[in-house]
Amino acid sequence: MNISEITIRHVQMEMKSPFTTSFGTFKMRDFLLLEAKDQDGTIGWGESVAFHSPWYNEETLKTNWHMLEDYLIPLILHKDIEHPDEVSEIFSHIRKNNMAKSTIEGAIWDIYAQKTNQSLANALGGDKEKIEVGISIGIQNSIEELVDLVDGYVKEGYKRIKVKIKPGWDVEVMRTLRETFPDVQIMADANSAYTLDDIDLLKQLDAFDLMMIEQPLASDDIVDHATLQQHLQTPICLDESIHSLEDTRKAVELGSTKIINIKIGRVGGLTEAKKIHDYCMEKEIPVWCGGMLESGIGRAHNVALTTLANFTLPGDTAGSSRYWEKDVIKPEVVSENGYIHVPKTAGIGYEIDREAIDSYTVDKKSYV
Ligand code: OSB
Ligand code: MG
Repeated sequence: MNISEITIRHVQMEMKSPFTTSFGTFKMRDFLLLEAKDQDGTIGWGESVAFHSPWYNEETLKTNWHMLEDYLIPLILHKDIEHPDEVSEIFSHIRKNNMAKSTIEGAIWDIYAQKTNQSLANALGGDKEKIEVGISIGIQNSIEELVDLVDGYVKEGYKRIKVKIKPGWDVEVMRTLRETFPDVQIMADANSAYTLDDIDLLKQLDAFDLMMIEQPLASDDIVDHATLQQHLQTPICLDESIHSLEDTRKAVELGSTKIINIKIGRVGGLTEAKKIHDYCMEKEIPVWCGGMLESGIGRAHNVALTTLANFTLPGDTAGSSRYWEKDVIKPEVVSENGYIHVPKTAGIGYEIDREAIDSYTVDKKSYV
């Protein structure tokens, strides 16, 4: 591979319904799409999952654009690259900025899969024909509204229901859900809304047979998570705390986590995601693929990653129609009775809808 041109687009897509976490509400999803062109004309796509504001992590759409334009793109353009695993090595002297790095790396994986005439899933080493999907539900105005939503998603066949929690929207919410849906796989995601002072409150969640509690404590705190896990029966699953294989190893060795949520952007790309997957498989730590309210392009990458063997728990990669009126790929990602069928065509496996992308583009720049 030898990349001769890269185009970055800032796209803005309105969410079908607002999504509220413990750190804020998303109505409009702003993100970057990256199009890389190989010298033979093959085109690959990547998505930056960084948000408009630094709530989930320190990266933003603008910091990603800056990193891409000033550091990452110049390191990639016109360089011979044999395999996409080389990209993270090329970037290794640049600290963090994982979502920016992942944006380019994803496009290179897409090109590599096309040039070797295989699906991205196969290129990564995955072989599932379909993947199990769960759904993540934001904080609602009332428990009644939440119960109605969950009921609808359970009827649609989603394999696991994840509910966002925060102080004041936790124990009673989970109690009601467990009572109303005794047989459904339920979990909670706190997005770092608690501290060790909340141990007694968090222990009350043990009564509800949750699959796991995701990221209860601070994003940079794997030590307190180990302490908390000693007091909880419910398994802890780390999300925000995991940026690399090294973070994963430390969290597993400390006993801070029993399950890992892998997000491609957060760990700097598919190569690192695969390494975390392989390490967790060896340690018998199940993993699942997290979501960042992606467009079809990021979603397609998530689908491909989820085909790896140790993605044994349903992830957050729901169908496109849960988020968007019209996605940027054709066909869009469809969840049928809680399964997504993995495309078999070369590359990310979905066609790019350029008309749709153009209609969402608010800014654009090419680099040669
Ligand atoms: O913590 O997993 C998270 C959305 C925005 C920011 C962080 C998270 C989430 C989700 C939604 O849970 C996942 C999705 O449906 O894409
Ligand atoms: Mg999370």
